[in-house]
Amino acid sequence: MNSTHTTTSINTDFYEIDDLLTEEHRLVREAVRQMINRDVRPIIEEYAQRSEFPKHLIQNFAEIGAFGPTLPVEYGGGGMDYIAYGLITQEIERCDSGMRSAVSVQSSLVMWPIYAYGSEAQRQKYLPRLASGEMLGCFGLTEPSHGSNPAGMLTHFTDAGDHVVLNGSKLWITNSPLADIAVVWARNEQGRIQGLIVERGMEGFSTPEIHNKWSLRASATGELVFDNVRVPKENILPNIEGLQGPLGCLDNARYGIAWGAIGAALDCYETARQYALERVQFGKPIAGFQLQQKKLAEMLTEITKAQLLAWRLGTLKNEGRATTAQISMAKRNNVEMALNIAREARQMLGGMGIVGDYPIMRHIMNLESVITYEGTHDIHLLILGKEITGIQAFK
Ligand code: TGC
Ligand code: FAD
Repeated sequence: MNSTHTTTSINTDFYEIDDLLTEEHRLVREAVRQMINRDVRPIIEEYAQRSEFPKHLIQNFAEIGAFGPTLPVEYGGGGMDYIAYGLITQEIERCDSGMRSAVSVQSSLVMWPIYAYGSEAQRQKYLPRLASGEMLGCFGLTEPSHGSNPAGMLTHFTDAGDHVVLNGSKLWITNSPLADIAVVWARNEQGRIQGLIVERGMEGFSTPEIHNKWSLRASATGELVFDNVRVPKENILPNIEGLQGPLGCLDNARYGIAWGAIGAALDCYETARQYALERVQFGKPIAGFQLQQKKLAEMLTEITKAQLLAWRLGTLKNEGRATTAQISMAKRNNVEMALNIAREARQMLGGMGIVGDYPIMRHIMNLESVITYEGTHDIHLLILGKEITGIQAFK
């Protein structure tokens, strides 16, 4: 065994994946970790209990370069690679999935489509302001009657000269109650799906908040309602049409979640391990019982497998070779892994596992959303099934 694996150290890099990272990767990870430990960890439980998004943190996330880290620096991005992006989401979700949600949406679902599908004027107008945290964005794909099947969407717009008139609604939208802009997917008069940038303040546009969530309580979730909203034609994303527009964005966000889930799993594993070493029952620490050791050994094994999956996916993504099915495998596996570890860790803490003094119950509740959004666990299985057999089983 490696000499650094002492009985008291917490080594969650069991296969020394750090050796595969560059100096820049490690620096980015350390900067995020420091900010999270200093500014987020001390307040997150209180905000989650109050069911409130800590809005002031938008500035902190911007300062560490969490918004648009892979986009070119000329637009305010970080010019980094996808491993760096993954490490950022991992360190944020180590604290709270809701905080990672806010960052995923801003980076992968708002900035990325404006960069990839937008005009030069749209890039110049929005990207630097989103990167600096001056603006917060949201992404509207899901509708009340169309979640897993966005191809059935009803939200639509009609041509009215220099602008279009948008009608419809979106449901379950992260950041919507606070967002300054929304990237919205809607049908044109020919029935083709297009992306539009809708700005807060446009007449007929409202963003009611969804209350009473048991999950992602520190994240703001809401609706987007469009009642004859006049959107200037210059706000339509010109370089994409069809469902591949929103699905292309999802590839990036799902990739970030595959890394983020590892963060939540690490936090649960480390908490449970420390507790087991300190909690004495029947005259010895519970970590000394074989049943508890089995849980810890299996947790570390699953975390290590997930780390390797995420790292390899990151290198494929850097080379532009990561496929949708590969991303589905990683999102599906890693989120389920994190949820299983969170549930086992909670049991290891006994009654203490259910209180907010420890982060585990919050992670479990958060991960129940993470396993549902960005494509449910079953939808990702069907994406893999289609890849394996060539037969789609969605319909
Ligand atoms: P299908 O026939 O397979 O494809 C339709 C068109 O899209 C193209 N395509 C893709 N293009 C780019 N990237 C991808 N990943 C793509 N996947 C498919 C495809 O080539 C085709 O193009 P064309 O030109 O021929 O039209 O589509 P389908 O209708 O059969 O649906 C497939 C299915 C079920 C996999 C898809 O609809 C799906 O992934 N559903 C899940 C919906 C989902 O994930 N929603 C997420 C909403 S956003 C969110 O949850 C944010 S949470 C954020 C947070 O807080 O972190
Ligand atoms: P449904 O599609 O109604 O699915 C219900 C069940 O049926 C699921 O178990 C599903 O797997 C299963 N099912 C569906 N179709 C099939 C099939 N063909 N075969 C087998 N089983 C099937 N959306 C956005 O656009 N933007 C956001 O920012 C956003 N943020 C979110 C934040 C939160 C907290 C949550 C909970 C959701 C968010 N979503 C967002 C929506 C999310 O993407 C959807 O909830 C998700 O895609 C599932 O859609 P649904 O809830 O309508 O469930």
